[in-house]
Amino acid sequence: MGFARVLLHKGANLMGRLIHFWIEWNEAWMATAPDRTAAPPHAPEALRHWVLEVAARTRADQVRWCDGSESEYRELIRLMQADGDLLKLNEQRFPGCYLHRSSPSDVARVEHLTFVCTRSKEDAGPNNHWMAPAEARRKMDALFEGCMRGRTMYVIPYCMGPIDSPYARCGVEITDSAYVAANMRLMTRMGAAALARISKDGKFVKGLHSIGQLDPDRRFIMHFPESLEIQSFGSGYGGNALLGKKCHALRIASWQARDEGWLAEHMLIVGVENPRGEVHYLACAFPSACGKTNLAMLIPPASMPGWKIWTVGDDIAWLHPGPDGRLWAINPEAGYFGVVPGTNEKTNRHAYEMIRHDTIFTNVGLTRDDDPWWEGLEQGKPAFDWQGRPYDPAHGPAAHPNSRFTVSAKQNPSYSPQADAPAGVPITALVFGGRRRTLAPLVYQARDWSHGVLLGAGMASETTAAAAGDVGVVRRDPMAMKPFAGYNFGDYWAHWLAMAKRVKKLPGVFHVNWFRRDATGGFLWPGYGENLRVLGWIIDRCQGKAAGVDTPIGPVPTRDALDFGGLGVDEATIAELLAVDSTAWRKEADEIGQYLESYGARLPAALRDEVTRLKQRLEGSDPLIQGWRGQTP
Ligand code: OXD
Ligand code: MN
Repeated sequence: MGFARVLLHKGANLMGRLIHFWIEWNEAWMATAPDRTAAPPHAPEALRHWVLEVAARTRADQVRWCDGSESEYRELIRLMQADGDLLKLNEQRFPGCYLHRSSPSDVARVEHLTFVCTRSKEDAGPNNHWMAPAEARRKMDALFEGCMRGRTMYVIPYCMGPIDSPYARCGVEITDSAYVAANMRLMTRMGAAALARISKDGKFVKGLHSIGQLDPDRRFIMHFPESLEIQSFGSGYGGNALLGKKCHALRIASWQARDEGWLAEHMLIVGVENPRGEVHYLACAFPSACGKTNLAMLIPPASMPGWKIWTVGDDIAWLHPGPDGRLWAINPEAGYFGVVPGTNEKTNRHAYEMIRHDTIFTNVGLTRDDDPWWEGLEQGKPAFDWQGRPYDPAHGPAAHPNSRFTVSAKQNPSYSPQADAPAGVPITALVFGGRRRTLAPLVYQARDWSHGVLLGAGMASETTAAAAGDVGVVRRDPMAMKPFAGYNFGDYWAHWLAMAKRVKKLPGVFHVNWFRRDATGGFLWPGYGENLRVLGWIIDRCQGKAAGVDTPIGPVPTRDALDFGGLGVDEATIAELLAVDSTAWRKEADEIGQYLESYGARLPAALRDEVTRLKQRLEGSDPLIQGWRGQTP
């Protein structure tokens, strides 16, 4: 610095002027830069105490309290670039975008290492891996002991939901990963405002995270819903490490929701505006990587001029009985952590545009010009794969099938301003869906609420790359919550059934299947934007305006109630899409019944009765019920 001043004094050469500018900028910045190592004055005592205790236990080098500011985000990015954790992408074509390559053994959620640690094993239920809280704490204490030596510990206050919403809930994540801190800023309302709310509420979910050594053999994701705590060690992958998302907003929140009389669900929230300007909101549950982000940002097809789509959320919905007797939903998240492969101008134009700036990509390929590349992009060529190796198709895809983008929801061209509404949005219909090659028709409706709970509870879907393990295997995934319900499914269904007493004007309940295939493996339904035709039927149906044929599994559209015009889908395919094969459904009903019985005494009798009624309706019905033939409204 002294040398610089001498230089300046000696002459007004260009170098001197540049250095002068640098000194002034630096001094001004130093004077205003917040001291992020000290607890902010309004941090509650319980939080300060916990932070000190964790810093001592993990021996963190330094503590940084995150304020959620833009300058802090830039600093995190700079740090990661310097460490080689982030690679800057082509600034001309992808301004503000970065690539993170994770450890090759840390690319998905790890359900087999995810535990719900309740005092009683029964409370976690057969749907969860369980560990006794004392044993889990012992294990985690040993892992966290000294694990942040030489590292910075970030303290991240965050709010799930609009900051001034009575339905929002807060948490604090402590992590030693700058990648997690930067992602949390995109995914949640993070920083000073959240801390202010925590000080007011006096209550927050405690999430402790360390990447450890990224060793799959020293990796656990533990949940302690009884004390609102999460401890995650050994993974930097989103669903395991961004604790506000699956761990808090689904596993812990589902427990809180049961206690407080609401629902925390794995659902997108979408507003569908018709040409008359009326907007109806739907909340739709699909398993991971089954197109929730695409549906939430759907581009209306040319055949439906005047229709518009508004995205409220793409992954999680918190649903509350509203004062007007309807069910209202907020999206607890502020960003999207979406699957990249397959995204292009045709499949999801809004996502494609949204991720062209200020986005963090994880595990995609790279072109020679530092553009991100993924399968399905339909332009450019990969030079490097997701592991940074020169691209060679013999090594598999260039982008990992579960590669992701993290992006602020505000960048979505169809972002709904209602996503920030403290009261949320009123829900017209709940829609369940899975990835089923056969059996489930394109769309059918529940007869009433408790039948709707059975529709959700009986859901099954083919597994995807979002979780470690086999892909394409059909498994039961009730309400798309198999990996996320923080307590016994038996109790969870009882809670769902009990919502009928809390919500006077219940939404309609439907099931859709975009993934039916023909004998050669081709999809029967074009999907994507064309799915709006089905959403249109669902909304009209809720208003008593659309025709349906009653079948044992519930009403399906009549042939003419759904517009198939211009799709190039022939009559035989339409018939297949709307048909209910009673013989196959009898088998399915038996399997659903057996699955539900595995919850033993916790299975609500009302749900067992629903299965009995379904079987009775299927008994003696025509072997093949073809909606396209029916005419009854
Ligand atoms: C997700 C998931 O990342 O469901 O949303 O796995
Ligand atoms: Mn999800």
